[in-house]
Amino acid sequence: MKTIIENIISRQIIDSRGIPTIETDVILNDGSIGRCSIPSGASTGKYEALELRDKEEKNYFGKSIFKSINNIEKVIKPLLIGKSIYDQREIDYLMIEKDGTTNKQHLGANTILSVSLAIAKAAAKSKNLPLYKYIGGIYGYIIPIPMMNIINGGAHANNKLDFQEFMIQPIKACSIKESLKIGVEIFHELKKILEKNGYSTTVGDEGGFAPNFNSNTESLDTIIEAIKNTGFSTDEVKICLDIAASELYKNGKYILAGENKEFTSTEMINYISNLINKYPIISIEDCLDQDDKEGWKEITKNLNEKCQIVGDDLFVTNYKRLKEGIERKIANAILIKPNQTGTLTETLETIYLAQKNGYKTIISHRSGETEDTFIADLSVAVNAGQIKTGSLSRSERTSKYNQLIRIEEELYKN
Ligand code: 2PG
Ligand code: MG
Repeated sequence: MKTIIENIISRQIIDSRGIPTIETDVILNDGSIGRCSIPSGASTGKYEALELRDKEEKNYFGKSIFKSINNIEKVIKPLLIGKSIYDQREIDYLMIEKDGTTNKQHLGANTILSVSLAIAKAAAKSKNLPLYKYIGGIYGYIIPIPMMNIINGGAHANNKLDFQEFMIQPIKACSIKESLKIGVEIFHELKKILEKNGYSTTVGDEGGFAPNFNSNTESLDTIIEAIKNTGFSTDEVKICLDIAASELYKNGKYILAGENKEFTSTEMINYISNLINKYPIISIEDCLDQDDKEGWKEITKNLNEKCQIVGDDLFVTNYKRLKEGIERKIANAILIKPNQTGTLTETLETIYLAQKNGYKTIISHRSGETEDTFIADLSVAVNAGQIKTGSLSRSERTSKYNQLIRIEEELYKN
């Protein structure tokens, strides 16, 4: 019997910030169900595929997603009922064609992605395989090293910090269990230091602390104190930053409001280069605005050998934008967020392009998340090597880490 799609049901659920999002079930004729829910960003890149929202002010302040549900019911469901569940690529391209726009503005990237990912999950279920194994086969075996976001700023917290994410990466850890032990211990030590110094220990959108530090360097110094107090060295545990600089760029200037600083592109590059020289920073994401093309060229030339330079808003998981970036020699790594592009197939194509060209890949959550753990499986399936999925608190963040523990246990049971 051919395994086909028998039904598709979607619904509105609530994400980790209390904002509506879509969840979709793909139901097969053998009884298997694939269920997937879609995250949402706050510092959204200008070139991301469109997240469809109803924009009716009286309903959830414009954020409800009933148009998406309607698109699934009226357009996608009739298109896909009866299709073989194993034709992921063909199905994704059918939806892309049906949408007919370059940024999925007709059906919505959130709409299409919820079906695309639920299809992969349903197929895995019907083959009785874990998701990472269905996607990656016997190729996927690397458990990623996490970038754990322990201090939140920028658009993810209402403190003065201009940089969005201060993360730690235990580069010498040999397993996810070891990475998490290190992360958890440093996270709790950091909490003690904040309490001792009279700072708030409430957390931001991604579960990291959101103290009202006076400067980005105060944040870096405090993290180093926490690393050392816990008994680790900065050779073992490095710092990664997401500056989310597109959020700081106004009229050709980088405005660091929390520190009363205003930089040209060249000054911003110098500022970042100095930080990298002074601190154990090994990865820096969106250090410049998504359209600061000359700046990206310059900073890559200067820091390429020293540091991982990650494009998030810059590439938006988009094959064409990454291809252009590779040709222009900008950045040396890409953040992969499936909802920036809108299908699993396109996500895999972009990952392949990056890996073929020696760009590092980091699979990433969004600041508005759900309990869905798809990205944990994806990171192993494609041997991404790294994952960015928030702090060591808040279940929508820890659910991804906990899934990696299960995958590791299964892959390395002997
Ligand atoms: C980022 C992400 C995730 P958001 O900028 O990398 O941390 O944030 O989802 O708000 O775009
Ligand atoms: Mg980012």
